[in-house]
Amino acid sequence: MTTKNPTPPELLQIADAIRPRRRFVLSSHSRPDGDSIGSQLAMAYALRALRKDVRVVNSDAAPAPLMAFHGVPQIEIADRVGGDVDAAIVMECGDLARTGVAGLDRFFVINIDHHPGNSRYGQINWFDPTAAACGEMVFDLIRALGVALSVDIATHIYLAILTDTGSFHYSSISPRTFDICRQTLEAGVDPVLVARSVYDANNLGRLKLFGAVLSAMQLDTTGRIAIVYLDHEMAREAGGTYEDTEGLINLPLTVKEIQAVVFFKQVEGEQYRVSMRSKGDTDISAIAKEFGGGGHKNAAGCTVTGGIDALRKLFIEKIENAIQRASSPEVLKS
Ligand SMILES: [Mn+2]
Repeated sequence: MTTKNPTPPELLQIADAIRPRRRFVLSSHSRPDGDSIGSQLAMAYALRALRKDVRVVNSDAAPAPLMAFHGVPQIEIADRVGGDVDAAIVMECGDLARTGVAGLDRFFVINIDHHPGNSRYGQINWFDPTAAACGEMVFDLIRALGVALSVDIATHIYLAILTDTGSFHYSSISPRTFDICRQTLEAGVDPVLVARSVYDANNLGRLKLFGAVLSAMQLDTTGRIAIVYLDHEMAREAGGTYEDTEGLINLPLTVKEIQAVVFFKQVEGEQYRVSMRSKGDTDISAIAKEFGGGGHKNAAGCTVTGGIDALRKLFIEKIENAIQRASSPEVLKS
């Protein structure tokens, strides 16, 4: 038996808008992750099955391990898109600027996203914060379009879900998640190969960089929050790059007592990219939002400027409060 969700009207509107159109541009957020890549490529293969013209345009290249997946090396990397296009399908973006690709606003824009706080920038906006990955929504859309699940489509859907659930760790997982994964496996996905390609693709620089960052890891006084830090000099010394830190933030959470992680990555000078992860009911998305960022309950990020010691203190305090709220009885919340 499948999970019975009523079909959202926006999904049907999008399917109706896609059918008569021929030329599509697909895009997603800058610094793409597994969900943005998987959602775009699944959509691209589905549209091509319908004999549409499809370009995938991103402002940044995919993380190295994802290059092993079909279609990913062919993604166009550009900060602007022109030409004759009948519709742009933008996935995984709270607003159009998140793409880092200029010119999309000139097209008929279809907005598909699962992040809370989407700004509804499209001509059609489909927004489902209950989806564990944007790939779940793309799956439903592909089914509504009547496209059969090819191995390529199914693999990209599975990639999107595997990565956006933190390999099935986050609380956004629902019966629907597994129902979709079951169908992708029936369509020929090799889950072992996907997991190995995504997670067992280390190089030595990356391993040494992990070592350097984790050796310097600090804990707050309660031992529940891990603080990790990386600047350009540390990366150079370890012989790794910033791209090599993908996935590093999840490691401290493998310690039973640790409830949350905050990762400060120097952009330049005193500007830092802050990534946060948490377990269970500890909601760190509001903290990211406070600093102009975004994300989900268990995975969020923002960019801040300031002295690193003061920033460390500030974020520990805010995360301590979030942990406190999560462990308080229901009546005391809010
Ligand atoms: Mn996502």
